[in-house]
Amino acid sequence: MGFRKDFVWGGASASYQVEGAVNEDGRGPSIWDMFCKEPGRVLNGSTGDVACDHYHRYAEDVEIMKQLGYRGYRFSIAWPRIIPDGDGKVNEKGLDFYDRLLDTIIKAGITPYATLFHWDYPYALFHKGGWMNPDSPRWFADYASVVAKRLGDRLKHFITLNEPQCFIGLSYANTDHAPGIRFPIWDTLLMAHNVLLGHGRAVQALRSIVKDADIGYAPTGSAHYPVSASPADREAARKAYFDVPEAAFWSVSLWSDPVFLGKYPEELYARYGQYMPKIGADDMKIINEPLDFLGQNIYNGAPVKADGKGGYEFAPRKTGYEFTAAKWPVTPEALYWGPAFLWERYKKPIYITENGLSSADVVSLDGKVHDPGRIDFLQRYLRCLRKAAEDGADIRGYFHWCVTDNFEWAKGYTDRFGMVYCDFETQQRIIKDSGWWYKDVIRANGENL
Ligand code: GCO
Repeated sequence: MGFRKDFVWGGASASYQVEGAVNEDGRGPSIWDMFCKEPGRVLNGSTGDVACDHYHRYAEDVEIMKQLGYRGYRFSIAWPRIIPDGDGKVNEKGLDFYDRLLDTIIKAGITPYATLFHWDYPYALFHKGGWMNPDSPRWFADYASVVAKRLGDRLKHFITLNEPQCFIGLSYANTDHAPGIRFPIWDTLLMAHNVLLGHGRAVQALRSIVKDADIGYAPTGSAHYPVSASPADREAARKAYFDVPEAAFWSVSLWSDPVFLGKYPEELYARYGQYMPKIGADDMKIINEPLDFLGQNIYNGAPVKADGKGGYEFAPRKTGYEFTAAKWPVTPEALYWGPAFLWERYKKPIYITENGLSSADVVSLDGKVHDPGRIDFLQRYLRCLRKAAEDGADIRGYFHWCVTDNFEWAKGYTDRFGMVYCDFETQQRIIKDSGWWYKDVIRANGENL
């Protein structure tokens, strides 16, 4: 048993977090460029202006991935590089970059997985109302078409959107992420609907252009797990996982039921039904356009138990529970129960499109970066993932977040998630101990975990 023979072991990145070169070759501004300029928004006033300089150093980065035996690289394409105003005129130089990147990845024997949107929304579209604008689904689909036409001869694996939970929730319900403006629930639900329509229309566009496309989606959500093996706790955890909490945008079902089941969850109507936008006659059919896989970003979850009344409640974490440098709880169970519940509900092949941790990594006196905590964390999580596969979930791949340390959004450069250390002053890369360890895991296809 164990992992499938063709399991895709890889790493992930996102354009604004690694590329830098924000003013080069005709790239237009994104909402993140503007957000970073606003004092007080990003820790230490950091920006993604340079980040890991991946735009110029991509060949070195891909070489590292090759050295570590990666089978897949998940990167994202910056919409404002391709269409600087978000809609309309195409910037060939932007496409040229991804053309070079793709060729380099493929030449290294690595399979490319491209995310079309990982949060760097064109600023010009924000001026037109962004996801609130009824044209916003078409803008996204048009951009997807441009990418597919130019790169679809070599690029076959597409992920439409990364974590709508965050680019709507953290951006318009909370204000931690760009553009950082709080909107009322009825407006954020309208945006969510347009986001989902944009996803569906992009899938249609990709299918019409790339006949052998393999298309997925990468939402996230806290992967809750039962405190015990009892059927009641298990049922409680399932309920919690697919519920729509008061902070609705963290919900898994709000974003995945429409896409995979063609309807919004009842829990959403029960909580916020009076605020739902008008739904057009064909909308749910468009949103439910068949996908090939479900990508899910999973970092942690919370323990859940039955409340004795047919519902659920969160169980307290143990005193002194383990947490990462970002203060996120360490819960390997999330990588068992998350995929198990997702498989049960949606019956789609699953890729873990992100998982990992930030740790306080330093370059030691010996010039190396020793990160035993990351190795221990990943070993625990991957064992759970393997068990989920052995128990029947169809799990196709795992992308570690992330390849190199990078710009961690509002936290600037203070969280290091990479398997490769990045010195942001010199741009020197150092493969951490966990990188070498991951190489062995890949070689053994996880049998040594
Ligand atoms: C995410 C993001 C990443 C983050 C990572 C760590 O999808 O949340 O895709 O960009 O850097 O999750 O917070």
